[in-house]
Amino acid sequence: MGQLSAIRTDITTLKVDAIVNAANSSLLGGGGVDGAIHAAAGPQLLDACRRLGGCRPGDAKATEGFRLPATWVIHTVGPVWSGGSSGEAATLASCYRRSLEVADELGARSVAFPAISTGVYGFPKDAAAEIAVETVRRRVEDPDRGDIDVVLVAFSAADLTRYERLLAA
Ligand code: AR6
Repeated sequence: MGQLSAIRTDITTLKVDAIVNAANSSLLGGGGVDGAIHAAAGPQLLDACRRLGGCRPGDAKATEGFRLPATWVIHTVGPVWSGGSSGEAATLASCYRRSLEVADELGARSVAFPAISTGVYGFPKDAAAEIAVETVRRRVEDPDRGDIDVVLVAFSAADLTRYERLLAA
């Protein structure tokens, strides 16, 4: 079985098979982790993203990692939080699930996720972390699919503590 863990770091520094980007539907870049990934990967990433033709919330699409230490970038689009009754939780779970399906299609065996939707998109952090851990755990512990190691990347100390509590439960 693969490993599920959490660390506090800048996701752009990780030498894993794939890092996940918390993008927007245009896939043409933005701020937050999206901006950091584009800056670190270089301008070829934007060219590759242009060829993807956008992405719906809850779905995921891959590009190469270009100048990143990671081989691939899996771009997913989280829900914008608007109170919780617009399917935000299901869309967020779909982001994690679809990103891992794309990782499997690529043959990626190690994947790192940022806390999708918990920045500019305003998803409450505790609920988002629970969805992340539950959805990823289901894939990592699935005996019918190959081993995959997943790292949940925290950007703040509080975010790391939140993940560590859930992983210990
Ligand atoms: N490494 C790891 N985590 C990071 C990094 C980094 N370098 N930078 C920020 N975070 P956000 P969203 C954390 O706002 O809420 C963009 O403009 C951050 O602390 O990046 O899904 C897109 O283009 C937070 O916990 O993504 C979209 O328009 C988490 O990453 C929109 O923002 C996500 O915050 C997406 O908003």
